[in-house]
Amino acid sequence: MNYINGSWVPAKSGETLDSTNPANGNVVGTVPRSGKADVDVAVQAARQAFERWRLTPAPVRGNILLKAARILEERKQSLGELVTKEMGKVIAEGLGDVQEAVDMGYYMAGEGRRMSGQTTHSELPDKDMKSIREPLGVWGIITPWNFPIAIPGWKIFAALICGNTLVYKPSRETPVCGVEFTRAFHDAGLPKGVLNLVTGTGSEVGDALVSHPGIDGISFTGSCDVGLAIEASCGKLHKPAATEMGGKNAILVMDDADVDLAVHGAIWGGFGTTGQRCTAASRVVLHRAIRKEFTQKFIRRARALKLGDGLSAEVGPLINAASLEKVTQYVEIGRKEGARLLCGGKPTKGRGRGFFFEPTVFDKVKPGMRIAQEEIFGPVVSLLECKDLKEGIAIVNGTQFGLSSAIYTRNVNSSAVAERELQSGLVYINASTIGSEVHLPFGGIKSTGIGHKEAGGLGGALDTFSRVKVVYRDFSGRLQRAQLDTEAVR
Ligand code: UN1
Repeated sequence: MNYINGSWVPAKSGETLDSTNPANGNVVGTVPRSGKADVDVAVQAARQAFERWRLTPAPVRGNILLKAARILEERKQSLGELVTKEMGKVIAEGLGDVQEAVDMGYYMAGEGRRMSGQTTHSELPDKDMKSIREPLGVWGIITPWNFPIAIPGWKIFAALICGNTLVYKPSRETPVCGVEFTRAFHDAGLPKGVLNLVTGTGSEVGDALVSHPGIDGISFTGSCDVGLAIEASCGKLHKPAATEMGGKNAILVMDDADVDLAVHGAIWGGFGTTGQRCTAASRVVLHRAIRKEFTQKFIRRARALKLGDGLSAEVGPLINAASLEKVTQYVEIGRKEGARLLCGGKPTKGRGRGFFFEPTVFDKVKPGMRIAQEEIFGPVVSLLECKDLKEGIAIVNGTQFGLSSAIYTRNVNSSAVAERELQSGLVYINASTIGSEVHLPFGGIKSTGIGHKEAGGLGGALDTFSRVKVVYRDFSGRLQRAQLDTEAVR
């Protein structure tokens, strides 16, 4: 069901979509296949609710968000299992997905009593000045399938605490997670119309949201193609587009690294979530002195990974048939480019039907190859070689993306140089490229994003979902001219 103006309703057309489990093809749930007409009512509901919600004191908004976060936490087990069933990631990660939203909920609820602006001193007597945050209005929230609870959590808790109202479109692949996420807000007593859910496809619901005149901003996480199209549409309509797109993240392993630790990190970063994270470590750049040792250990670990249904295995399926096809093609591309396939490379049936693909490692990958440049979004890791720190950093930086990067080294000076020179929104030292926490901003540079960040902290989602208004108040009762009547310069 859609959730519009506080009620659960079908699509106006009555059409539906099935959501299936990528591990076995079972139907997980059936949701409305909505269209423009449904988006219209949802936007109208959000517009109507905006006046009251924006004037609701932020701490009161925070109390409701706190309740929603508590409800998500109470339902963590069942929601985590739902994530695994609908999206395919292994259960520990399904639970982590929910936990990330819970963390964000608690954090943003607290922002209700903080959300600070600035106060400072005027150059003139009897005058004060401050900056305050205010909401933008109605946002369209378009989320991906790979973190079907966490990413809606990042966006929705932040947008709501700022006083915006929302129309939320979850991915076509994970709409049931979207329904259950929304239910937590309903059960927490969020006033009607503040959060509206419209399920359906990107071309039918997403496009209608982006071009809707009643929508003041779009927050999107997903592919580069779609993100760039959203930026272009929003640009023409003069509304903000907060887009979070692809990555081609690398781990740099130096000659002085703890190689075993780096292998653990590369396995987790490369094959966690079956490589379907925008932060996945799809490249590993190895200092030539440890290349052999790392490669042997890495391959051994990759081969031993247990593939299967995420409820019991170590690596789950890919999301759908198109993804399986794409990953298969990239393996072919890598072979043709002259990279050496060290393990994996094939779809497998796993333990049933389902979109399983073997953990795959390519060696002898050159920085310019397509498999080292393009986002595959699957369990495929490319190993590259470098001769020193400088060359390693250049290889890591040598892609169009800039989301996450990592260095393993025991040399404090190398870590400092890497921290300064790596061109990405996130830099990890002696840790993998994945594992961000909710209280610092999340987001990338270059083709990954244009600077609107997710999650918390200075420069995080509060800056995306609120705008700053500056207020000057003169209580002198006479005309005072800044710069002209200022004592010091007269
Ligand atoms: C994503 O890959 O789309 O750091 C988000 C991480 C997670 C979030 C990833 N906390 O990998």
